[in-house]
Amino acid sequence: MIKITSDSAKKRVSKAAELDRRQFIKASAALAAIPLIVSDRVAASATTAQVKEATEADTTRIIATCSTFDCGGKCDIRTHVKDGVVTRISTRPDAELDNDMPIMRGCVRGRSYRKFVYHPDRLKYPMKRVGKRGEGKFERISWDEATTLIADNLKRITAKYGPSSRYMHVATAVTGGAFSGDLMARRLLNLTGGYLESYHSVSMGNTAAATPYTYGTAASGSSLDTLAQTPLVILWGHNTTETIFGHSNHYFQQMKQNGTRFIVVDPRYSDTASSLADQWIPLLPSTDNALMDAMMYVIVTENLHDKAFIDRYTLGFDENSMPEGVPANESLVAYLRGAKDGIEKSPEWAEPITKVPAQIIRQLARDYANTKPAALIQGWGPQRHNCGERSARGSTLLATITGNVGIKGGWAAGYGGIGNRKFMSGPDLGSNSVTAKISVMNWVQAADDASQITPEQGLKGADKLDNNIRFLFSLAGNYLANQNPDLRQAVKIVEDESKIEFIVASDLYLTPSAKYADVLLPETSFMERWNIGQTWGTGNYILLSEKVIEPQFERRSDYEWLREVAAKLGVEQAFSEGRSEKEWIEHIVETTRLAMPEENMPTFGQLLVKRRHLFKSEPYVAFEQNIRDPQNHPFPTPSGKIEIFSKRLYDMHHPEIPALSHYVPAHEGPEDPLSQKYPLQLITWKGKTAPTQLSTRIPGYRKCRYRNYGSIRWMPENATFSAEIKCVSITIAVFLK
Ligand SMILES: Nc1nc2c(c(=O)[nH]1)N[C@H]1C(S)=C(S)[C@@H](COP(=O)(O)OP(=O)(O)OC[C@H]3O[C@@H](n4cnc5c(=O)[nH]c(N)nc54)[C@H](O)[C@@H]3O)O[C@H]1N2
Ligand SMILES: Nc1nc2c(c(=O)[nH]1)N[C@H]1C(S)=C(S)[C@@H](COP(=O)(O)OP(=O)(O)OC[C@H]3O[C@@H](n4cnc5c(=O)[nH]c(N)nc54)[C@H](O)[C@@H]3O)O[C@H]1N2
Ligand SMILES: [Mo]
Repeated sequence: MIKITSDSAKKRVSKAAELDRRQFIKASAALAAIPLIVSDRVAASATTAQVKEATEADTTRIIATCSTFDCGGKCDIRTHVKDGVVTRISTRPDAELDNDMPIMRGCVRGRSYRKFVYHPDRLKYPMKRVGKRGEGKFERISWDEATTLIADNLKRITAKYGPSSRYMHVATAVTGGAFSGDLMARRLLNLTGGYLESYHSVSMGNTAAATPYTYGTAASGSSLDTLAQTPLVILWGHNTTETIFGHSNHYFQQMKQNGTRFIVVDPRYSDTASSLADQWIPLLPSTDNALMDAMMYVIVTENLHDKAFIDRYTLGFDENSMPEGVPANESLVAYLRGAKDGIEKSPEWAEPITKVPAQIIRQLARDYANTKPAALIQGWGPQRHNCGERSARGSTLLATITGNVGIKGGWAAGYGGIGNRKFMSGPDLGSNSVTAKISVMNWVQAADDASQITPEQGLKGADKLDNNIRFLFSLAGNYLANQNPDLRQAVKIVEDESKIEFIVASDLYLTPSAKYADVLLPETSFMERWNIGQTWGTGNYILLSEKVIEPQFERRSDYEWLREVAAKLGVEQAFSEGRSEKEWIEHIVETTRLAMPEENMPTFGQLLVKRRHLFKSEPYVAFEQNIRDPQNHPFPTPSGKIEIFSKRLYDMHHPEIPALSHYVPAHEGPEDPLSQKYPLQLITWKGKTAPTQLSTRIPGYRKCRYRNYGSIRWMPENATFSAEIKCVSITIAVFLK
C-alpha cells in the first residue's frame, strides 16, 4: 500500500494519478503561440490513400483509424476494408512523416491489430456464470437477460448496502480514447446515487506519488525535442524500443543518429540495450538505489557535483542545508559518508548488492556528472517494485546534484509527466455523491473488510468506509486476477461469492479476470466503434478513431448495453441524452472546441476529412522558470526548493519511504532471506507485440506481481503458489547469487 499521496497528481477519475496522459483540457499559460497551419501533408496523405485505393480492387477502401488502447503512441493505422472486412493494415509512409510532431507509424503491434480483432477466441455472446466463481463456466444468454441481471443486481445491492458499495475497477485498455465504457459506467452510477472511486495508478503510481516530494509536482518531464543536442542519455529501466512510450523511440533513434551516447541500465538485455545502447549496465532488480547512492558518493567525493546549483535551489544536500527540526546526520552527504551507520556508500559497497563492478559505477558517475547537459531518464519498470518510491526519487537526486534540472538538454527524472499538454474533454460524468476514494491498491481490502481502511491508509474524502465493495464493474481491465499485486489474496477474495456479490466484466477475450465475472459481456474492439485517440505526454495530437467495420456476432459496445441498463433503471434519457456513440464523439469534439477556442480545433465534420489535429506546442523544459527566476517562481514544495531531503516524508516515519531516498533492501529482493531458497528473481516487461499488456495473448501464461508494486513477474498458468513467496514466474530469470 502506498502511503504517500499527491493531490496534484489527481487528474482523471479512472487513472487519477496519470495526470499528463489523461487529464481533461488544460489550457496552460506556457503554451506556444505557434500558429497551427494544417499541414498540406493532410492533403498529401489523402491523395496517397486515393491513389492506393485506385490501384487496389475497386471495392477496397483505405480508412485511417487509431487504436484507443493505453498505449503511449497513437499511430496511424490504415485499414484496408473490403466487403466490410479488414483485409490488411498499412501505416503512414515514411515520406509523410512530419518532423515537428510526428504522427506515429504503426509498430509491430499496431500492424497486427487485425489478428486481435478477428481472433477466433474473441467473446461472441453475452454470458452468465454457471459454475463456481472463477471456474470459468458460462452459459450464453440474451442481451435482454444480461442487462436485466445487471439492473436488478444494481438495484438490489444499492438498496441493501448503499451506493458506496459499488466500485469501478481499473480499465486501462480503453484509456487511450476520449470516450469509453468505463467513463460512461461512471456516469450511470452517478445518475443513480454514486459509487466508490479509486485514485492512484497501478502503472506509475509510485513515481507519480514520490516525485512531488522532490519537486512539488510530478510534471517533471520536458518535451523530447529539447534533447536534440544532449550528448549523453542514461535510460534507466526504460525500454523504448519495445515499449511504445509515447514518441520516445522516434526521438531517441534520431538522437542516436546525431551522435548522442546512450547508456541503458536494465537487468535485462532489452531491445533498447541492443539497438540503442553504447553501454549496457545490468544490475539486480530492485537494487537501483544502491547504484544511485554509489554514483552520488563518487560525484560528491570527487567534487563533481554542481555546488552553485545545489546552494541556490536545494534543501538537504549537507548538514548546512537541512530543514528545521531534524536531528544531525540526516543529509545526503552525511548518509553517503556513513555518518550514522559507519558505512561509506562507495562503489565497493554497492558492487555486491547490485552486481555492477565498482569501476563501472565510478565510470558511470563520472560520465554523468562530467557531461553537460546529461539526461537520466527513468522508465516505469523500476518503480513497479515495492521499492518504487525510492528508486523514483533517487533518480531526481542524481539529476539535482548534477544541475540537470530546468535546463535544456537535461532531465529532472522522476515521473516525467509533461506540463504543457492538452487533451480532449471527456463525456460529462456528473457528480458523485459518494465522496470517499480508496487507493487503487486497497480494493481487495475494501472488498474483504472496508472498515480496516482508514485515512492513514490512504482513504480520501471520508473518515471511514460504510460498506464493503458488493458490486464491481471491470470493463476493459484484466486486473481482478492478473495484473493485480498479490494475486493470491485478490483471488481469494474475488472467488468468495459472499464478499463481492456481483461482478460485471466486459472484454474481448476470456481472460483470467473475466473468469471471475457473474455476467461477461463481449465488447466491440476499437475498429468497431467511434472514438478519438490521444497521445501520452510525449506526443501532442489527436487522431480520429473511426469505426471501420460492423461488429460481428452479438458484440456490443459498453455504451450500448449500459444504455439498456439505464433504461431498466429508469434513467435512459438522462444517461444518453439521446446520443448515439458517434453523436457522443461529435459532442466531445464540440465541447473541446469550445473549451479551447485558441486551438482552432476542427469540427467533427472537418475531422472526418483531416483525421487529426496537432495541438499547438513549443519546446518545453520542466522547471525552466523555477531555475531562471526562483524568487518569483519557487518550486511548489513546502520550502520552495528542490527537496533532496523531504521533511514531509521524515514526519511520516515510514521505514520504506525514507525522507532521503536511499537503498533499502526490497521485500523478495536479492537480500531477502527467501532468495536462499528461491535463487531466481523474475521480472517482466511490456511486450513489443502485445495488443495491450501481454496477458491475454500468450496462452498458458499469465502475469502476476507481488503486492505493494512488487516485481512484475510471469507465472505459468498451472503454477502453484508456495506459501512463502507471493508469486513464481518464468520468462526472465536473474540469478541472485
Ligand atoms: N508494446 C507495448 N507498449 C506499451 C505497452 C504494452 O503493453 N506493449 N504498455 C503501455 C503501458 S500501460 C505502460 S505503463 C508503458 C510502460 O513502460 P515501462 O514501464 O517503461 O516499461 P516496462 O517494460 O514495464 O519496464 C521498462 C524496463 O524496466 C526494466 N526493469 C524491470 N525491473 C527493473 C529494476 O528493478 N531496475 C531496472 N533498472 N530496470 C528494471 C524491464 O526489464 C524493462 O526493460 O508501456 C506502454 N507501451
Ligand atoms: N503482472 C503485471 N501486472 C501489471 C503490469 C505488468 O506488466 N505485469 N502492468 C501494469 C500496468 S503499467 C498497467 S497500465 C496495468 C494494465 O492492466 P489492465 O487494466 O488489466 O490492462 P490490459 O491488460 O492492457 O487490458 C485489459 C483487458 O482489456 C481487454 N480489452 C482490450 N480492448 C478492449 C476493448 O475495447 N473493450 C473491452 N471491454 N476490453 C478490451 C484486453 O483483452 C485485456 O484483457 O497493469 C499493471 N499490472
Ligand atoms: Mo501502464
